[in-house]
Amino acid sequence: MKNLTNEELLENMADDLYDGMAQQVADATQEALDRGISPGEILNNGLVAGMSVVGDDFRDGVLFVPEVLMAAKAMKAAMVLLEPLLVNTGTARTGTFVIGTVKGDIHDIGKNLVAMMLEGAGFRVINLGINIDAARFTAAVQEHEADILGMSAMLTTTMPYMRTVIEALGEEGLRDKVKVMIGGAPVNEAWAEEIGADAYGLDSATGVDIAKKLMAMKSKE
Ligand code: B12
Repeated sequence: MKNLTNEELLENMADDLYDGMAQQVADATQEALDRGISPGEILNNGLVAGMSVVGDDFRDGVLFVPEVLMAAKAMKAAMVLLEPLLVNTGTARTGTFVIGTVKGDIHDIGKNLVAMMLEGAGFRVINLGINIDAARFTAAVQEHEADILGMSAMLTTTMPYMRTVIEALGEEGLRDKVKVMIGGAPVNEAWAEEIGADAYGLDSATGVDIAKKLMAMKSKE
């Protein structure tokens, strides 16, 4: 590993992630950090690059669920090392953000990444986890006096549930108090508009920017 260039190291990391080799991916992540490669570059050019090929091959029937799970485990092993570096807890609180993956959906890698980046940007983040129903979302919004609710859905079959949650917020009299932001592979701007969400975030970086804009909007209301 030591004799690889930085570019080769990240390419290797992506390949090992594809092969679900958690220890190798974690070791390569540590090596990359030791070399001074930024956590953002490791994330995007190593881990996310590998996961993106996994996604394509899963779609095309080349990989199956067990292999994808192994890749997800490898990603998580590396994220343990990156998380403290991506999250800067010293910042003043920007706002309170409740986040979760909607009912029926167990994908959490992207959602956790968004949560982590929001924490880094100074948000107090309450990460509810996966398979969250409307009652749990609304209860958490109320309990934590959330400024923003973020929902993640990775399946076309679970994205309609986002509308159910927004309707539940209305029924509980909470819709005017909280901004709603959505994200995940199958959703987009048009879907956000259709279900009455306030914003759509393509990825964790734009998600943070949009969350900050929503906070600025809120303070003017
Ligand atoms: C890993 C994975 C799994 C793992 C999940 C492990 C885990 N702990 O998360 C396992 C193996 C469990 C799995 C299971 C299934 N999966 Co899957 N999975 C994936 C895969 C390959 C990668 C997802 C991922 O982690 N990407 C990496 C992260 C970093 O990216 P991300 O999730 O997109 O998140 C980013 C953005 O979307 C955004 N974002 C996400 N959430 C939010 C929220 C907010 C508020 C904001 C602002 C932004 C935001 O920011 C994130 C960071 O940049 C995708 C392929 C793909 N192209 O997405 C398929 C994929 C999502 N899965 C799919 C399918 C079909 C399934 C299964 C139904 C398979 C099966 N037959 O059992 C099951 C469903 C289980 C369930 N009930 O949820 C399909 C969905 C197809 C569809 N259109 O509905 C996909 C697209 C694969 C494919 N191409 O066919 N899967």
